[in-house]
Amino acid sequence: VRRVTALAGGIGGARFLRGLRAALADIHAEITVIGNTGDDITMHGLRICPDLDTVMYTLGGGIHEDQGWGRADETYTVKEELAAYDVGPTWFGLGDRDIATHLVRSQMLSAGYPLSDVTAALCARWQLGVALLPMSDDRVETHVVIDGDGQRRAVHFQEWWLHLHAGVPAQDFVFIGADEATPAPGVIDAIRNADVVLLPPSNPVVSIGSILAVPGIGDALRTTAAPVVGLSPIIGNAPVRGMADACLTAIGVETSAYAVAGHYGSRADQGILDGWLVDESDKDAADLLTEEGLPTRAIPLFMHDVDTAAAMATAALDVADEVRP
Ligand code: FO1
Repeated sequence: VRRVTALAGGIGGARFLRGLRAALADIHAEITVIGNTGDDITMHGLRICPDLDTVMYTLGGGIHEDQGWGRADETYTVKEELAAYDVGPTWFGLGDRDIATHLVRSQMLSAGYPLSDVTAALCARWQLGVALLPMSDDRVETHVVIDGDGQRRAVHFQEWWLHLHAGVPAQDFVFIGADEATPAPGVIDAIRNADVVLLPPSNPVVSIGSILAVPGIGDALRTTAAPVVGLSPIIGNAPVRGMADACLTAIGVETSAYAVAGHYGSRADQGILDGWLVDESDKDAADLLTEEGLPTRAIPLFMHDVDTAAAMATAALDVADEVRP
């Protein structure tokens, strides 16, 4: 059995995982995904876990492909009715099919089930072919510190992302609740007992960063016997999608594949990476990083479809074999 564990945010993580599952289809592999829950939000009394749902719908075949999040064949009757009541927020739209997921989740959470059990119950319908674990059963929410007309204030990540379009500069990111959170059952074991650990091309600050904010997860990555290999979400000084540049700038990291590798750090240097993959257009960064002691390979990193994502996953597994500590 080849045990592969991956940390994942939303769209980029989910599409990479679909490639990883395809790449491992012919061998006996167990894939465990540790999903970001820092984006989670409560809206109209419903608990919404955007990144867990993006992974679940993408691997389950229910995703809205073009949009990258939410359900295929979605309708918005509830949203229209809320608008008729003048009930916002207008910047966060919940589709009717998607709402069923949040109803099941909220109902189970209020009955006392931990998020990890709830997630497993939801995933039973979709048959992902991977085990999806939330990073923690405890509530951790990413808030963004901004300048609100001369006064520092913090807004929920979703408000900054969707309402402010990440246009108001972030001064900092705060993972509220992270200090007291513990990893969900199975998370630490999945890292410790893995044959390979992968960091998909997810947002390093608000996706991977929030997972690493849960005490114990970073230590597990630094000490696992498995090689840890990451893929850059930045190609040629720009994020492939999303607004990772605005997030990286806020924490003082340049938007480049080279700088993100430095941000994660090499395990030889108390960081979390044994290997790194950058886009073929960032070959110079690959050479420099390799020279500096972090084995880095340059390959095409655009996920046009499942095949290109699978090729990336195969390359990441190859690098893992080469750098196995
Ligand atoms: N993204 C949008 O651009 N607009 C929305 O109204 C919106 C609603 C939404 C509802 C449920 C859900 O699971 C995701 C949703 N997203 C929406 C996407 C979400 O904001 C982002 O994909 C992630 O939070 C970033 O990782």
